[in-house]
Order: sequence, then structure tokens, then C-alpha cells
Amino acid sequence: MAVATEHPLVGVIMGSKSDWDTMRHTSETLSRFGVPHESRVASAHRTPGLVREYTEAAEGRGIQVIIAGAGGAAHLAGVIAAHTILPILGVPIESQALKGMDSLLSTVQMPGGIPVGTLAIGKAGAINAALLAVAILGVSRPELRDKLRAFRAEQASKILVEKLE
Ligand code: RP5
Repeated sequence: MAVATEHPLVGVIMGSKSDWDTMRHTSETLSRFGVPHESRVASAHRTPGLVREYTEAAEGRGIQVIIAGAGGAAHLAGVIAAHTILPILGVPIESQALKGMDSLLSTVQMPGGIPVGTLAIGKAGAINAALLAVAILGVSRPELRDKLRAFRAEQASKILVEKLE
């Protein structure tokens, strides 16, 4: 499951292997844009030391954005944000018990001062987190902005040719 690249720009972290079904959409979208990234499991609750270690090393390793997906009492993105000034994007995983409302609220309701950019629950959020990371990286990379424009145009053309019957 870990997608290793030598010099990742984006770290995709998830609280459990069970989150991969959702977070693979983040990884696939980043791959589509040719963004070097790595995917790792590290839990704010079960492996807090690993989360801290990974996060504190991230900036020095050249990572520029971290995307964190977690479900339930989803503190992962917030804990990561506490340990770095890199931009952190949070993906609330759709939980069984509360359909991801628990994940959404525990990811989005950060106290003022430590931001987490929180996306939608589930697959849409996983895809959009990757697209937002591409946009952030694109601020200083014109080739990524061109790819985003092409992606939007392709998306629009697909909708326009769709038949309703
Ligand atoms: C969270 O608990 C994980 O992010 C996952 O969404 C949820 C359930 O984890 P498992 O019990 O499936 O490992 O920490």
C-alpha cells in the first residue's frame, strides 16, 4: 500500500489500513497529475510517536503538503497540524457508526491558530484533497496549473456530451 517515491512532495497519511479504500483516491489523483507522493499508515491514537516523528521530519525531507485521512474520533490531521507549519488537508473517512459526521466534526473543528483545511467526507474529499494539493503546489509550478486547467476542461466536456436518455 505504501507508494514510495524518492523525493515526495506530498505525504498521504491515514489512521488505519482500513482507510486505504478511500485514500487510494487521493494517491491515484496525485499520480494522475504526476505529483511525487508517499502513502503511510500512522494513527494519532495507536501510534502517536510515529505521527510526531513523521511530521517533524516532513519539512526537512522536502514534503510541502500533508493530506491526512482518518475516521471516527479523527484527530490525525489536527495532531499533524500541531507539529508542523506545512499546509495540512484533512479527509474525514466515512465511519460505519455515524456515516462520517464524527470524522468530519473532529477534523474540521480546530481551535483558532492551528488550521486544517478540511474536505468533504469520503471519496469526494479524498479526490479534492489531492486536487487542492496540486493547486497549492501549482502556485510556484506553472506546469501543474496547466494540468489543472486541462483537467477542468476535460471534466466540463464530459458533462456537456453526456446524454440523459
Ligand atoms: C481511525 O479509526 C482510522 O482512521 C479509521 O478510520 C478508524 C477505524 O480504524 P480500524 O479499526 O478500521 O483500524 O483511527
